Amino acid sequence: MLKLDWKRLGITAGLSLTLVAAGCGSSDEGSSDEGESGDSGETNYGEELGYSITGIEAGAGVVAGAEDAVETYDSLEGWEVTTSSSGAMATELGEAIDSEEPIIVTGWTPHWKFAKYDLKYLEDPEGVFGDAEEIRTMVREGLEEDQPEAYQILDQFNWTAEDMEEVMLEIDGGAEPQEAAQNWIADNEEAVNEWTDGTEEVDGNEIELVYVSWDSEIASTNVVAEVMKEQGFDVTITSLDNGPMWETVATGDSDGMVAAWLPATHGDQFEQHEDSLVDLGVNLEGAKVGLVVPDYMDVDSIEDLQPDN
Ligand code: PBE
Repeated sequence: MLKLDWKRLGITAGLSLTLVAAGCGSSDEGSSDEGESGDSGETNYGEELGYSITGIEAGAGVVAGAEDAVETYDSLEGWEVTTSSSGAMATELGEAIDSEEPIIVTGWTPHWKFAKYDLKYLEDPEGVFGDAEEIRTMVREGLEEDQPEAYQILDQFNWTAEDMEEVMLEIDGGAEPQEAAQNWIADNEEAVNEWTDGTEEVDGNEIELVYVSWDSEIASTNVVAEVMKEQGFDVTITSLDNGPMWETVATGDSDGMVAAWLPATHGDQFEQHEDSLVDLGVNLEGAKVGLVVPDYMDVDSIEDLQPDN
């Protein structure tokens, strides 16, 4: 308990003078609260959170996963998943952390939030969120024939979670996505040369890439778009919801996307459309989704949360 309180004070003191004053108050309160709950058992986060998980866009796979978790785990009986946007989730997470309050969000890796805050995934013994995920590239049928150079670059695009995080962090730090993408490209000529290897420059061929405004996909889509622009393409990137993103590639209304999280996260969308699009394979390995909480929360598994009885 004591150790926790010192950590609290330390973190709060680092923020600002105003917050130190506020923080001392809440820390004092916190210590007596926690002392009691610590003696009699674990903190009832269910009650403290109003049995609510902070979600993102309604169409996201991780939101469907969280809803599935609510159905699957007895510990989540009576909980709900609120939906808003990835940006709103990040804001709420930051605010909770600033005041050391509990919060449970639908989270994913790669994401800048893990570099900025101390966070952990709640264990998922039922495997609702799947295991390791990979991000794959999907293009429309016929792209290989119509635009072989574009097809080849999209086919050759692949990078690491660390690469993606670098771009995400720069955007979180205030850079425009396009600028962050250009900076990453300038610093990673070798990787980029592999993506364009064996292709000729083109003269203004139009390409439309679709994505969802998730921080990870803002980063990847902008990087690929900037690389293609350097090769002479006239690239449009269009932000859609998850369902329409998959649909436009499957119907050929857009040319492709680098945002397919599989096997679990977008498993339903893939199953629905796999016969009408072309899977160009993995562009990033080691992705993950799940329920994410600040490290200071005294809970490690979804199973250990409290139902609303
Ligand atoms: N995400 C980021 C997406 C995939 C990429 C985890 C928010 C989703 O849940 O659908």
